[in-house]
Amino acid sequence: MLSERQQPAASIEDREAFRADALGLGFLQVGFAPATTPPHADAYLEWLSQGSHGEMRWMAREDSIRRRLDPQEALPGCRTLVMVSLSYAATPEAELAGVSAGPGRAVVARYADGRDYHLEFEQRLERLASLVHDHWPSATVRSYVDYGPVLERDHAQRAGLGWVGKNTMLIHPRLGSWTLLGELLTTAEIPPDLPFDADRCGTCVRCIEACPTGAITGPRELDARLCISYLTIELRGPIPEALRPQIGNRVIGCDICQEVCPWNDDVPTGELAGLAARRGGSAHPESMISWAEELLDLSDEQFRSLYGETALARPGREGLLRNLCVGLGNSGESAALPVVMRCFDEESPVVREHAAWALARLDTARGDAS
Ligand code: B12
Ligand code: SF4
Ligand code: SF4
Repeated sequence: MLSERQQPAASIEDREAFRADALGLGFLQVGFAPATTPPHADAYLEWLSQGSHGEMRWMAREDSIRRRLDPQEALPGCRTLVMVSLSYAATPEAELAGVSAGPGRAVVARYADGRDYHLEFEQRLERLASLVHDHWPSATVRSYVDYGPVLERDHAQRAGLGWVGKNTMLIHPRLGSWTLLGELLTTAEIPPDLPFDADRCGTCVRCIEACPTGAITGPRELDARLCISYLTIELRGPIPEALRPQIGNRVIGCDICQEVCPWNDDVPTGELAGLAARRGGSAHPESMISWAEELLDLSDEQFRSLYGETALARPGREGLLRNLCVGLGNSGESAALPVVMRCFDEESPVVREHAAWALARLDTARGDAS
């Protein structure tokens, strides 16, 4: 009898039958990569050695590095990574609404607006795992989305899902980059797809030029410490003062380097575009003033029950208030003063310090206007 490690390799026909069933579960793309060291693992090691991961220390842990370099460390006997994507591209009307945002409106990265995509992805990955068992009963599987020790974009490129653009996003010529990635590691040996080897960026440098903080330090090089997404979501503690003005009214995440990308023009609306948002549209009030007022009135428990199933739970109530102080300070709106003053009653020294910064910035704006 064959042990798990000695399963016969699947044929191309088996692979295509599995892919058709997996696409039937509602994934946008399904590709297969070999379970070997990802081709640009050296770029990841270099990134860490430059300290570009900032305070995301979990990315530099020894066990975390080992697993990223060798999928067998994450799943012993792993032969294949089944890479899948879902798209959150919105309708052109919804995109237009974002563009017309005034300075007092909270801008939230598209992936974060609504139900947390990890929850949706996890459910679908469970169904995908059952499908692997239907096709290869003795195979073992392990699924991840985002948080796992997997260099997702590198494996996805190798599985043919797209190329890595100069903004470091995985882009597909027809589907753009409003996609999210997940994967199953499995002991089933499935023939790999051809990698997506073409680089369709050409001479374009729009993303590099548009990044407000200069976080894209070169093609496919991103210093997370400068990226608004890192500053508003991952960083705990104070946001470096010099970067606060460039954040503008971006309360969570940043989409600028994708918004300017020509490959995102005319992409089809995605499966996750209608992520069951609460309040019938958005998970948060649209105006920064109303949003800050709401948060100030919420206890931690109320915050958890209202935001628990959204991506906004990651920075938490404290992180959101910190970010809103930055946005309110940048808004130049004197109507923001009362809510900024209320932030001084918060226990968190981080919130209070950002409130002081906002106050000084609003004062300067008033002085300039008079
Ligand atoms: C840490 C992290 C961040 C950090 C750092 C981002 C970064 N560019 O490194 C911060 C917080 C800044 C961030 C921001 C965002 N993130 Co993020 N993030 C991650 C996470 C958890 C790890 C990324 C990582 O390992 N970075 C280290 C660098 C070295 O690796 P890399 O960026 O993947 O780069 C690889 C390729 O560029 C490749 N490579 C390098 N050179 C070359 C050259 C060629 C020719 C080729 C082919 C490849 C190649 O090798 C590198 C190493 O393998 C992944 C999930 C995961 N497990 O992979 C999500 C992930 C990358 N994030 C995602 C998203 C959606 C975002 C945001 C859009 C969210 C937002 N709106 O605010 C922004 C986009 C910012 C940007 N331009 O990247 C998606 C991207 C999906 C996609 N289509 O690409 C991912 C895959 C999560 C998911 N499951 O969908 N993120
Ligand atoms: S997400 Fe925003 S801040 Fe980060 S690299 Fe892209 S444009 Fe720059
Ligand atoms: S904006 Fe231009 S350079 Fe940047 S990822 Fe898109 S095509 Fe590539």
